[in-house]
Amino acid sequence: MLIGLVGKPSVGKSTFFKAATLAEVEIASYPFTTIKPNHGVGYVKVDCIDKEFNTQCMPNHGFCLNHKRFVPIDLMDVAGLVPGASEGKGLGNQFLDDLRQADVFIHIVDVSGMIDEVGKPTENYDVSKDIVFLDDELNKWFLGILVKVWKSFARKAELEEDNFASAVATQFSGLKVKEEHVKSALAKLNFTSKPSRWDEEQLLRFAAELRKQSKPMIIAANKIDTSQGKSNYEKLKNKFPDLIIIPCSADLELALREAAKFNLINYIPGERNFEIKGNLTEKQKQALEKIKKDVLDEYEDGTGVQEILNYAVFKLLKYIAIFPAGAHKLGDSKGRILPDCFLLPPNSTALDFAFFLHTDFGKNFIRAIDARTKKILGRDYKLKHRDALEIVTGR
Ligand SMILES: Nc1nc2c(ncn2[C@@H]2O[C@H](COP(=O)(O)OP(=O)(O)O)[C@@H](O)[C@H]2O)c(=O)[nH]1
Ligand SMILES: [Mg+2]
Repeated sequence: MLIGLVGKPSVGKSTFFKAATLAEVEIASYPFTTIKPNHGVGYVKVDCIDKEFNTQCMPNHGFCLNHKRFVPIDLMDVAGLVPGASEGKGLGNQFLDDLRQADVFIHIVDVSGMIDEVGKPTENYDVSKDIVFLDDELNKWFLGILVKVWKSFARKAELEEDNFASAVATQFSGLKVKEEHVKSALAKLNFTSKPSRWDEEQLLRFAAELRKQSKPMIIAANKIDTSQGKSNYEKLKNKFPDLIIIPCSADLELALREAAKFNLINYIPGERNFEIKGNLTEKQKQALEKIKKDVLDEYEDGTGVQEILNYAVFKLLKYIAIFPAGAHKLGDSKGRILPDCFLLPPNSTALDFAFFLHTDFGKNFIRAIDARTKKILGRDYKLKHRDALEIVTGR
């Protein structure tokens, strides 16, 4: 699963990426600082089950702070997109291509109103324009890919009486389009004519719907800490009541995570508080107090960065976190307690989980055991978020 950060230049994509991954990336206030996509590991936050078992986990991957488990996820920061990107403006085509592999997008919007549509400094910019143009470019990008092969592809699929949704999914698997995405798109549009007869307008609507289904999007209203930030965020919420928009300050999250990294504070990403522990200069203290007052006290999700990642993974993609756990023993052979926590796609079953762990576990699956209740679960048991399971195999 891959999360793609998108948006016009200079909105804070690389800052968000750095805050989430603490990777060294270039951050600058001029457009196209980022050219090659940055790949890195960020984390989603899950209530760890170790607390229920009165123990402390020892993660193999990620980390656990005060029983909040941080599970690794892949993040990609791409170059900024400008209006006309789908026609090649601002190196658009090349950058759009980087987005094919993403399963979900975080659209970073700059709510300061101080950056124009191509990433240059301005004043009182209408930030709602960014939501409209980015959507438009992504849809046209999908359309461009579809249009190239559509007529011949659709005719062939109709002639051979293929399962149309599955044929589309195979044809566009490079865009990570799945059969269920196509089905939902078709159901929404409810066109009466055959796909090979769709006109340009219908194809664009299909491209747009397919894009929405296969790459759902959440909006980060970034730079909420700036003077116009809050009012522009409110404007966006009023103008686009159906979109998911979360206030965000990537820059302040980065400051908090770096202060934590240098042992100046204890900070659990996503919380609205931190604890000073190092020797701070007066200036550092004031800066931290300002973060607390301006953002943490003000917004329900703190700086927003953690909530945005969690929302993308658990609400948009509907992934679930599963802990492998022995029914009678929580440690692995090296004595590490609950070393793993895996993210699985929605509707995964106990058998899917066994195959996920190892092909042999899947092949030799006998039953699963719920580590909490010790109840026996069959292969078709549908996994729930934060389940703890043992897989019992025949060998
Ligand atoms: N005030 C404020 N500035 C930010 C925030 N996030 C990023 N910036 C600044 O915006 C500029 C562009 O950031 P960058 O991450 O390089 O943007 P990108 O082009 O979208 O990758 C830099 O000067 C950042 O320090 C934020 O949350 N608040
Ligand atoms: Mg950048």
